[in-house]
Amino acid sequence: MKHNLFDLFQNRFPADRSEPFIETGDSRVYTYAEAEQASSRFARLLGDRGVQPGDRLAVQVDKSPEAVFLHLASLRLGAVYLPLNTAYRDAEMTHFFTDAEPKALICRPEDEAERGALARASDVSCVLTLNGGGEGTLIAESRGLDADYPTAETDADDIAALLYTSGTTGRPKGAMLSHHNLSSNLLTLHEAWGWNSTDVLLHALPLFHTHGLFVALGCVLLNGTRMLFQSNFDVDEAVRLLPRASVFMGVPTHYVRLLSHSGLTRDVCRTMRLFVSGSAPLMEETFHAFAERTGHTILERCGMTETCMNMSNPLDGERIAGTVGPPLPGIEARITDSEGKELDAGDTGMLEVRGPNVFKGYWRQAEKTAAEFRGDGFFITGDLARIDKRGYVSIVGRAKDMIISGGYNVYPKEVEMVIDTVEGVAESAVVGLTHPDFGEAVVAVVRRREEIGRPSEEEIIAAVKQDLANYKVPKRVFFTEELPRNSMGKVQKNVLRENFADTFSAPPGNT
Ligand code: MCA
Repeated sequence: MKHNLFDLFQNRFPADRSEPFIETGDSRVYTYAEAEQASSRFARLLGDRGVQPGDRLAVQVDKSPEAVFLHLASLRLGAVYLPLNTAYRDAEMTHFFTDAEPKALICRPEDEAERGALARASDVSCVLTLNGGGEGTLIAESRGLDADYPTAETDADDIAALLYTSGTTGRPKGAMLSHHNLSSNLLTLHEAWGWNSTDVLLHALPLFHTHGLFVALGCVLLNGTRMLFQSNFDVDEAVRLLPRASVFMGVPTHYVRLLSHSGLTRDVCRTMRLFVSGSAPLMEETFHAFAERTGHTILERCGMTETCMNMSNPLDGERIAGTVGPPLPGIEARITDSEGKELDAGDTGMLEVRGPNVFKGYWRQAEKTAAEFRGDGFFITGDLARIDKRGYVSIVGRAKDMIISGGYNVYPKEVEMVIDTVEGVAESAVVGLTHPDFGEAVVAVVRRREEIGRPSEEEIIAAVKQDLANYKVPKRVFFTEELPRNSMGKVQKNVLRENFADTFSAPPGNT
């Protein structure tokens, strides 16, 4: 039976297609009719260029309404949408091209020469461009094409999107999300968070990750209403726009920055009904300070690239700081011990989830996929958690070595692998340290060789900047004669976190 996420969205578009869908920061308004027409033209062009159902469509562009229409075009084609962070460098992009083998790449005009060459070297047959202002060859070459493209007859389990999430081994893996994974989760969120016909979302997230692309944008598309669309998060502009919005979704850094803005008052939040936080743990002090300042209790929820959303604090009911709430309707969660045996309420162990939202596996990594599922279909999240007697989940740690910086996942192994290639470095250990803005910040501790030129902090940072996205680059690099190890010879990163804990704490007296 046909099941295409675009059909679900389109069936819920306003009957009057001239209704506004996107309003940009410079007051350009795009209607649902334009979303339908542009996504059809883009789908037609990409189809003519050979993109078939199941083909991967790599997209590395700045946030724009046209980028939203491109995502819709990918769904209409039955293609597999592969959104890529604009901060990714050549070394990272080469991995995505060789692993995902996309049929086409849409990139920024300024990246066309270099990224286009990289893509063509990996047999990407079609390269088109799109800039943040809605110009490029994607626009020019689709102009005038028909505006009623027949949406592909995909099945529920056909893959709609491939999102890469790094792994502890250092090489990112593609998470395969089906049309049904997404449609089931978005319908659940739309219901659970009480979306209504008057809602206006303030969209301040990037479009190349789950939070901004599915959770935020997906709920608006299901709702058929307008969103105020920030191309990049600007806290002044956000505070100015809040009086015209009713829903905001952000990572904790967004909330920390809103709180640091003197213009954030109860008055500017007078039309707001819901503030959602996720992608990283929300500090309890942020939760309470925000409630104090605005009168709004932030609703914290929890998800993963592999599952979209799993748990959420309730819309109507107690939202408890430091928890991510109970599992969403239709989703099961349990806490298990190292053997997979379920533990009692209140015990800490591995969080496992099961539901229609759980992905189809990692792209061309059947073994790694099998290792992350139990025999009864529960997915092992890698988060350490406990569930209290009321069913509220608290994430208490991570079984895997991972840093969440400003809402982005950073895997130390990926950074260590680059640092260890710098001449003069003997070994390195990358840890996340508490950071007032990003929550956690990436920091490296390096042991240098004696005999060869000893690289400086700046040289090591420059080397990582060359190969990895900016948010993965260590904010600081410290040097040591010896890395602390346990009796098994494993680097004790907890000791390093303690030794350098105060690196980013505001000096006394500076608030
Ligand atoms: C920017 N910088 C960062 C980060 N962002 N450093 C560490 N961590 C970050 N997250 C650095 C840049 O490298 C640059 O440094 C400097 O900050 C300014 O860059 P700019 O782009 O202007 O940054 P910003 O505007 O301050 O961005 C901060 C931000 C952004 C708005 C919080 O990080 C952001 O949009 N985060 C959201 C990520 C997200 O969408 N996460 C959801 C993933 P330099 O000049 O030295 O280069 S999906 C997910 O996690 C699951 C599924 C879920 O549950 O949602």
